[in-house]
Amino acid sequence: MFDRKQFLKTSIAGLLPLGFTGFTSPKIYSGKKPVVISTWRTAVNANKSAWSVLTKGGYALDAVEEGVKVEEANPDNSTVGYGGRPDRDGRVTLDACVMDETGNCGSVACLENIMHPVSVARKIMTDSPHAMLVGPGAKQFALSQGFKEQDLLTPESKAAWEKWLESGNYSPPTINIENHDTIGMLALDSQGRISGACTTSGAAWKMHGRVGDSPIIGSGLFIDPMIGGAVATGLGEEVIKTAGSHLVVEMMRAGHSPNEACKIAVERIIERDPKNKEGVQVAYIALNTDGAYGGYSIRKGFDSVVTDPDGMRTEQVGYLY
Ligand code: SD4
Repeated sequence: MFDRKQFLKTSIAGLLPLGFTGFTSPKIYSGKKPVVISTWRTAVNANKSAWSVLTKGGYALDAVEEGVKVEEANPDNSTVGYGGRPDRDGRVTLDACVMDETGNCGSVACLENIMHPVSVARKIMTDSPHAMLVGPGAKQFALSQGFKEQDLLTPESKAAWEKWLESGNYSPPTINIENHDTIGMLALDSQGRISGACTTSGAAWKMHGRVGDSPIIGSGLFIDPMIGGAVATGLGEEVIKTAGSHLVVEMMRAGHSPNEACKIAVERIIERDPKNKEGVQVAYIALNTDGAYGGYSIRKGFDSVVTDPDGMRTEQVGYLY
């Protein structure tokens, strides 16, 4: 049988050496809609919340915001929002961003004492002339928009920090399911609109002011309205150095499936510095505007949660080591 999508992909691949960067239109909605996919198996409740928006015919951007807010408010999640581990000075600093189906984005970094940085990021997108605000300026903006200040350092986080202070050694952690569940989420709604969100407290015991990949558009999250989107999790410094999520989306533009595109992006991290074989974890998930999705990680241990009309499931992704 003639497979139109395969034909387009093969044709595009053949044309790439000629400088042709791929068809961007028309979109072919052959996948299942709506669909939401998020990083790490811990994100079940977040997916449920996003799905409750999507299943009523709601907007993908509302779905991802509502979804990741569940983890921002969860004191048991030590890598996102309330309960997130602090930096080496005992301060909880949060990074988040959103991107919508038109390629609009908002981002916030190093935000303190505000429970829902993802909502601040969305407000930056919709109610400010900017794409990104950081630190005290971001907080000032959040307060002006009615967000309330609150202490995000839970007794458990404080105790963990005090224990860490006994050694005070920082070495980039091997982020994996045992110690990390930063949430990145992508959704395609029933009208075919794609959006993404990413939110984290970043690396525990980081230097004050450290910003990871999660709020950096093109690193922790990227959406191309005509192609699809990708989000990252893992050691942010390595994602930033390879502009990871943008790379994934560009690989999908070049005709690769979401799985292949994510694999190319994790391989790039090893190609850039082969020492990253030794302990670094980075994972990407991707969703295209057809509703096809995939993921790939450097090492074993990463999985994603997917919900579509067939139900919710945890899916292992491929890995290099
Ligand atoms: C960061 N990428 O700040 C984030 C951390 C992360 O699961 O994803 N943890 O580097």
